[in-house]
Amino acid sequence: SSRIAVVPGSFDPPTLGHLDVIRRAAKLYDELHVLVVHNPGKEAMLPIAARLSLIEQSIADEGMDGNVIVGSWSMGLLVDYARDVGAGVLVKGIRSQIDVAYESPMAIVNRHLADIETVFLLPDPAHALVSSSLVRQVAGLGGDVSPFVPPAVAAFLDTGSRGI
Ligand code: COD
Repeated sequence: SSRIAVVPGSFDPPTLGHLDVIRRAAKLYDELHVLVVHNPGKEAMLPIAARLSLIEQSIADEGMDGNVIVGSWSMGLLVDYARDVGAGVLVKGIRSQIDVAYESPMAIVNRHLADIETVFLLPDPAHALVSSSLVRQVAGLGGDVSPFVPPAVAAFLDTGSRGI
C-alpha cells in the first residue's frame, strides 16, 4: 500500500524551516499533503488563500517532484482530513522543548481519535531558529525577511509593505 502523510501548519507565512521539513518528508512518503490549517489559537497575518498560494509557489520553485499536494482545511478535525485522503501519518517539525510540549498532547489525542501516528523531524540547524512569528515581527517593523523565507514569500511581503 502507498504511504501517505500530511504536513499540517499555519504557514503564516511559509518559512525556510517549513520548506526544509516538507522537502525531507516528501522523500519519506509516496504522497505528501501540505495542509494549511487555521489555528484558532493564533491571530493570523495572512488570509488562508494567500498562505496557500505562497506555499504552492514555494514548493513549485523548489522543483519538488510530483508527490506533494497542497490543500487547506478549516472544517473540523485535522485527523478527518487525514482519514479522507488515506494518510496514516502526520509529520511535524520539532525545534525545541516548547514544540515537544505543544505537540505531544496533540499527537496522543490524534492517535486515540483516529489511530494516526505523528512523526517528528528535527530541523536543519541552519533553519532551526526560524519561525513564522519571527518573520511576522520583522516584516511588521519593515525589516528584510529574505534570509528566512522562500523567494516567493519575500517578494510578496516586500510588495505588501510598500502598499503596491
Ligand atoms: N524548522 C523545523 N520545523 C519547523 C520550523 C523550523 N524552523 N518552523 C516551524 N516548523 C514546524 C512546526 O513545529 C510545525 O510542526 C510545523 O512546522 C508548522 O508550524 P506552524 O507554526 O506553521 O503551525 P502551527 O504550529 O501553528 O500548527 C498549526 C496546526 C493547526 C497544524 C496545529 O495546531 C494542529 O495540529 N492542530 C490540530 C487541530 C485539531 O485537529 N485539533 C483537534 C485535536 S488535537
